[in-house]
Amino acid sequence: MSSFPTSELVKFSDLHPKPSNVTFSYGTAGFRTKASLLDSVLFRVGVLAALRSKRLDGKTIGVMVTASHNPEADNGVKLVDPRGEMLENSWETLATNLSNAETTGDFIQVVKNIINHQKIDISKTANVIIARDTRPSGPGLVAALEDGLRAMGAVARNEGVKTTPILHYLAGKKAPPLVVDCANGVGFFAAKAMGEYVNSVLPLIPHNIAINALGALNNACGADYVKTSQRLPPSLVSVLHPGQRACSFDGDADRLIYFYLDDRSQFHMLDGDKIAALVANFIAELAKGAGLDGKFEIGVVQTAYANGSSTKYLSERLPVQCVKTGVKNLHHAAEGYSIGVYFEANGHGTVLFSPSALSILETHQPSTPAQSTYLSNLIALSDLINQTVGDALSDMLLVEVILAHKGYSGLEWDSIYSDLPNRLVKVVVKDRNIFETEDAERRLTSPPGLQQRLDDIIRKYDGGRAFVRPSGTEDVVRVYAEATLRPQADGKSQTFDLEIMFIPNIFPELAFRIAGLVYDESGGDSSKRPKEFL
Ligand code: 16G
Ligand code: MG
Repeated sequence: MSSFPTSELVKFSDLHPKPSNVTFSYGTAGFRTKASLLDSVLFRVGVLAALRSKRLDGKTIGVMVTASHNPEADNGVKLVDPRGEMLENSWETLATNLSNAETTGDFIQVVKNIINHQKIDISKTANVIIARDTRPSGPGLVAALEDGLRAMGAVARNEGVKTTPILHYLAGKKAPPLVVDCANGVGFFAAKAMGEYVNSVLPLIPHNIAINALGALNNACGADYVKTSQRLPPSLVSVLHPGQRACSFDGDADRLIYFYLDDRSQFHMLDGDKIAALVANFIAELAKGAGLDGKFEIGVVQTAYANGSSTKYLSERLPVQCVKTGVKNLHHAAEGYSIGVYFEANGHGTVLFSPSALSILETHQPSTPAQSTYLSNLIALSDLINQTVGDALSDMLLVEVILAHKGYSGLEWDSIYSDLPNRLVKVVVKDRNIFETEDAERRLTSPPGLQQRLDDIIRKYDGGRAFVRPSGTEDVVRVYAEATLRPQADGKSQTFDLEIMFIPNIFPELAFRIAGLVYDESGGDSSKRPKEFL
């Protein structure tokens, strides 16, 4: 909003005239009186909340519609300052003046006075969060409040029915800053543009933003680097501090991988599988809370690269399908569910809401205020998600929204399940076309007999799983292996060792034995055989 919105204010103010012969007063707990008298007050409080937010550089102001312990026929409204505290004293007087302006003309004049005296920059974006208690007059009064916010062009978030302390908490809540590794690529433009909208609630700190530096793109940074090396990009070593969350995009910002350092500065990765678990759980929780249990099928689509722990965790809760690598395959399978959550371990993914699921969401009648809140959150998620394709920025917002709702840090999200130690190895072979697969790439059908020999090795590793597939993007064959424990070379399991379990990188053995076999079987030149292949 760049100029004073006179016509909007006049139009909306005329819809909410002040009753004559009433004097309002913003008392210790805000305005409070018979609900039937409050329509104009709520509209004007909406305008005032927007002004207060603009005055504070767009920080979020809370508005609670309640009359606390008063009789049900009363209602009221109070403003909550950005740190979750009561409205500053001097503004209580402004609120009282504004509520008592007799006509629309008087009201506009008081608004102008406030802007002048408080030196408010009207062009700032206002952010307001609102909630109400269960009083029957609540919805009508919230509608009047929203008219005030609309007239001022404020960004409003309606939290529905909430306790007063929760509204204070929500108003005071600001996500901790998120470090965003832009892979020195185009994702930086998007992160920068998005930051202008979200920085007041989710401060973004872009790194690896050298978009014009030759050789920098995806070099020792970005989602693929983090996922395959299971390491912090060196450029972030002195940036990230323990407990802080960070995420990496890839070069075209359609992959997203999260990570954080624990309090011992150990690196922990939250990959596409962890995102899928977080998102699928949350959606299932919202659907259940909205009273939609059994009304539609929520399913998850993964590939063979999904960590075994994620598949186990998810399939104990929801239908899970494994398909061949490649976004198009996952997307297609996800279309088979009412709500299809698909993520590759490498961070590509999104959520698809079928047309019938969307129409159920539109027409569903919640039977309690709590159900109504769950439903509106689920609808908001369907708007937030880029359903055309996995989108690092939209996925990042999705993750942040869920973490904020659940009050999770990276650590709590990470502990949904523990990844099995795993390793991905590239094998350069003479002709990768001799490798053919079945069962969603989990087994080889060619070269003949090779799968059996792989099985003989895999069997020796507790919880061992491995597969070999020709890459679709590089002239190599890829080997993926995971296992529960780190075994001895002879196949006997070592004693359970916690340190080893939680350092995934220490698990190269199964992958390197398979890589060695693949190399030899495909006629690899023994003089060029990589040293680490067993
Ligand atoms: C491409 C695919 C991705 C897949 C990867 C596998 C799209 C948009 N991207 O990046 O889904 O995971 O290739 O590569 O489809 P690979 O066949 O070399 O292992
Ligand atoms: Mg990409």
